[in-house]
Amino acid sequence: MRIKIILIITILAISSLLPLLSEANVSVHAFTYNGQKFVARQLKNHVDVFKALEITDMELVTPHDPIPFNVDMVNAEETDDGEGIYVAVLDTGLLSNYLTYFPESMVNIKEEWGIGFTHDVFYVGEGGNFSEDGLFSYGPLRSDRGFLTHDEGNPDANGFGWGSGHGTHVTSIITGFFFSRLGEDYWVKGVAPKVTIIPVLVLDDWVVFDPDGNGYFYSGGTDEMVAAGIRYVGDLAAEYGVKIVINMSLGGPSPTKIIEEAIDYAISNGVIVVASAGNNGEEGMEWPGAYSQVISTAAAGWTQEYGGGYYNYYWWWNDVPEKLNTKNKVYDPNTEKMYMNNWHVYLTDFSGRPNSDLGQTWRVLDVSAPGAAIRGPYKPEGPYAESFYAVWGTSQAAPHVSAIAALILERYPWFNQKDVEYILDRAASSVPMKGGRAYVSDVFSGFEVVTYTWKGRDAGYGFLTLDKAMRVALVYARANPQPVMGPLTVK
Ligand SMILES: [Ca+2]
Ligand SMILES: [Ca+2]
Ligand SMILES: [Ca+2]
Repeated sequence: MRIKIILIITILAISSLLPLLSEANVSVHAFTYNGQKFVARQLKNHVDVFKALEITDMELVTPHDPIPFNVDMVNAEETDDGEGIYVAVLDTGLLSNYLTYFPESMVNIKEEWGIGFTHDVFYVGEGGNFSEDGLFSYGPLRSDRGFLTHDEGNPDANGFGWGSGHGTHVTSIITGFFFSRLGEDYWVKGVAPKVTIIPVLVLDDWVVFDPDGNGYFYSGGTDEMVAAGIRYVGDLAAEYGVKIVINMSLGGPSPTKIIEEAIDYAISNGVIVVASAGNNGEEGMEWPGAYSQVISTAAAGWTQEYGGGYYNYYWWWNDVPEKLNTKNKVYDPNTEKMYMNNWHVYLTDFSGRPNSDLGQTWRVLDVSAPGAAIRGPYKPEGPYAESFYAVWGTSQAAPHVSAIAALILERYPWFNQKDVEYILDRAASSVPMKGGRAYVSDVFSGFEVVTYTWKGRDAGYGFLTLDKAMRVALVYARANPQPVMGPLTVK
């Protein structure tokens, strides 16, 4: 049943979400918590979330068991697959109430393989190696912290429960999630509902104090933490002979030898490695997304992601046309003008483009996937048990690609990283997104219509859909069939 409702939107400035949400380009931020002042800083490796918007009750009135527009965009409306394939989400871990969103009857999570990598952090005053301010240093890598973020249900050693909902949101795009509001439960479909998630925490947070009692909040991960997570998955693949996709919705401003070596190790064990391109727009891509051997993901959007603006806000039941190159209209209630789009898909302005000044050729960027206004569970800002956010970021694009990679592996488990990368690039090139302009309602500014432009290969090979990927994979598999492990000829 479709219920017309009056819409009320709560818009949260991103800065008010820190430390709950870290914006890639905000590295220093002061805030007050329980009457005490804190300084927040981000480490080199951080989540690739750009901005977020809490979903209000008004928007939650939906038909039952909706297929969200992003799942429709990548043509995964029907799939109920992924059985036997693992996706390791290398991220901020899961919220302590993750089973509320991912009940065991619906979502496979391999808790026994879940793990978290972190360090103890201590005050040194100056010259410390933990972050750029040099105030703190960190101890050896620890692997005993578990995979839950430091939220209220799992506070840190000082009793602080800030944590991050990022890893939970990323996971929800892959598996789907339970959604309870207004006394009703809904199951929101993911891209590959039957995969098994391995939660691997490689981005943590720390509340630490200097001798004067000033508080500091750090979030993110060291190179050692990220590299350890990748190697851990490489070891699992080798030990158990299973197929695993690594999803890294994270990045940092420079390449790092130990992370790249870990990636190569995982790939050599048959692991597929997917990473976000970063949210720095024209400034370039981040690493590990910018390593050419990684499958990197740009953030596309739907030009109707907030309906035609204004009139048509009921995103759950908005149906994405199966032909993405069809026209649509966007209305700006501020100027009372109508704008015409030729395509339903566009490239977001924040999506990291390859930058030749950083040594990034256009080939370094692989595919685009939905990364604008993607709904999912996130850590609440207030004292609520559950909350849901629409999130923009290449962080949200990457799990679509990881899920599609998993669905390919389910059918063709002998494919390695190069095979999957080739197939995804080929598949995406059928929606090439070679430069363009799009008009989109900006929910952050009263449905003002914003113009997005992109050029050349800013979207990589193009927009990835599951049906195209499976078609290319089928042809590829005929040419590259499963190797037969027959007896060796002995002379
Ligand atoms: Ca579709
Ligand atoms: Ca690549
Ligand atoms: Ca559709």
